[in-house]
Amino acid sequence: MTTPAILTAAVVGAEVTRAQNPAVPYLPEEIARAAVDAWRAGAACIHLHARWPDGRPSQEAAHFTEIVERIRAAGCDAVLQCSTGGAVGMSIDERLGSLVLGAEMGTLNLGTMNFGDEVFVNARPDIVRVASALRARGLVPECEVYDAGMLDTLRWLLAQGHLAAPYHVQFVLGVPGGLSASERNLRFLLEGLPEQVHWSAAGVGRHQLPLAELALRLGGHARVGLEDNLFVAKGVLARGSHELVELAVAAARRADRHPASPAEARRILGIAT
Ligand code: KMH
Ligand code: ZN
Repeated sequence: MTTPAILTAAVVGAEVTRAQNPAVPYLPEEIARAAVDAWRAGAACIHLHARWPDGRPSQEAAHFTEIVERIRAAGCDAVLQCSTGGAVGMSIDERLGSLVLGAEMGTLNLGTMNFGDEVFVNARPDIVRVASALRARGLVPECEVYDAGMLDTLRWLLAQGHLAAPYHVQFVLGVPGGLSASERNLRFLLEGLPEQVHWSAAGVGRHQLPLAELALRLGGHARVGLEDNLFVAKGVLARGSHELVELAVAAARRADRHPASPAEARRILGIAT
């Protein structure tokens, strides 16, 4: 029996647009369909953002509720993880709008950083506040680590009792302003992980599939999808996140892993069923 690899599909994000790739979903029904397609392709977990109909990022509870309900109505049992990162410039209050009934995980962004030409603000009191909002709702945090010092913040949160198992770590590498998506950087980050933590990697842009391949070889899990990357190959647009999931499934098999079922993912992630 091979070991399971949790493949997460990040199907929309807050930054990519339809002008860049017509497959980027905006409406709740489009986002739900993209999620279900990604699940059918092998994703056990869906990382969710929402949009207004014109494509602007939304953290409106009504949008997230509709997305969650549509996904479940389609018979999809993937783990649902809602973004509390939202988009650059949103307040923490606004960002927490995504934590609707039906969510099982929420993201916890571990620091302030340059994000392209903008600044993604996650001051330490903000991080503590999001961690406590997740705990109050019984959601498993996914700690988003974009740079090495954020692992020190993770240790600080644990030491102060703001964070406790179960939690999951996602290394998001290759954001302009964060740590780049090299093998050396991922190996360095892994040396700084607390013992027994399960982790995943998400590479931005052309780094997505190579970083997924590496993470799966190193025993981690992987995130792919249009939020982070719009292409299946150089110059070839993905027709949806499901195509990127299919490539991640092939990478998992090459690493002698199998795509985790949602039930396996819940067991690994410590999500109560
Ligand atoms: N859109 C980024 C600024 C998360 O989902 O928690 C933040 C983000 C992280 O996407
Ligand atoms: Zn996100």
